[in-house]
Amino acid sequence: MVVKNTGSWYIVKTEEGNLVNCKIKGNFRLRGIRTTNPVAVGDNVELSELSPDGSAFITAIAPRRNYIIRRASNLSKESHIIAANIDLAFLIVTVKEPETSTTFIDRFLATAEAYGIRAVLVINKTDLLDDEDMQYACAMQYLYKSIGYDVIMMSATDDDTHQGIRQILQLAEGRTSLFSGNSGVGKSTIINLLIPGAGLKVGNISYSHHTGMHTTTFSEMFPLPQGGYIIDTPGVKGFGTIDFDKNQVAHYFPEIFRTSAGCRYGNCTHTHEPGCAVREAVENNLISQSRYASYLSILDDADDPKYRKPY
Ligand SMILES: Nc1nc2c(ncn2[C@@H]2O[C@H](COP(=O)(O)OP(=O)(O)O)[C@@H](O)[C@H]2O)c(=O)[nH]1
Ligand SMILES: [Mg+2]
Ligand SMILES: [Zn+2]
Repeated sequence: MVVKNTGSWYIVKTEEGNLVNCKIKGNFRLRGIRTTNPVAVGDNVELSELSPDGSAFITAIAPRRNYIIRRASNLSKESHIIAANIDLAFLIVTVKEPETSTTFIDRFLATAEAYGIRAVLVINKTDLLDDEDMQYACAMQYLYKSIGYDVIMMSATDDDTHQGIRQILQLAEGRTSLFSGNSGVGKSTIINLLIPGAGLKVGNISYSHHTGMHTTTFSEMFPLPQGGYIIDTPGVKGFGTIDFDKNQVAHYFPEIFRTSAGCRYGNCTHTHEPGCAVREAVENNLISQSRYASYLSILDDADDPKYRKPY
């Protein structure tokens, strides 16, 4: 399995647990997609015989269960595969310092649905919240739980019982998990708690700010002592944008999809049609306004992918 991609080299962990420096031999480009990296962290690969210096060539890639891709830059046609064969995607969010927008959360969750990856929301930095903020955090927890997502509330720096860390571990054990979230929400802090010795730098500003157009982001997998892997994606806010098909967007909002069974028209977009069960549910507060607004914003972008805003 590829555990690290440093640009020109891939580090592959063998079944025996050895780490081998590898280069690519052969053509592994995905059909129809131009990628900057044909092999990604999480890929299962075959290696050639080791060279005298202990390195090897990657000669084949096993079919991927899924993979996460993002455009190399906003205007670029080239994509970068962030990781492959993911079981779980943790989205770390905060109510304060920084504030994570619900649009960002909902886009992340919709993208996870599109990839068929189970998503978990982690609301971190609860120690910073006053009563009013805490009410907001709890409302958020209630909302996303009611839709069907796991939600963990925690403080990474201010909880001696590590109850949040233990909840994360319960889900992450034995699985391959992606950690995402805006810069500064506490991803590295949490990974360091999960994996003593990971030694991730904490408090650094995302280096995507410094590298301009050609941000290259190298993901790394960290083995959990309990089994499984955490993938840290520095400089990556979320999954990146995928091209949503306008007719599919509702499928990626589970509560909207469930409700849409009651719409008068089978091809209802839930924007203006008469007899729309989704809009009725929004009016009756059975579907949250913020979720509906996120749905509309993705629909908007799907209309005109060329002008899709970065988020
Ligand atoms: N108050 C508070 N600060 C936190 C918490 N978790 C992380 N931090 C701090 O937030 C800053 C950013 O953390 P970091 O792990 O680097 O965030 P990342 O950019 O998502 O990897 C650091 O100063 C951390 O010490 C938390 O639960 N509460
Ligand atoms: Mg970090
Ligand atoms: Zn409808």
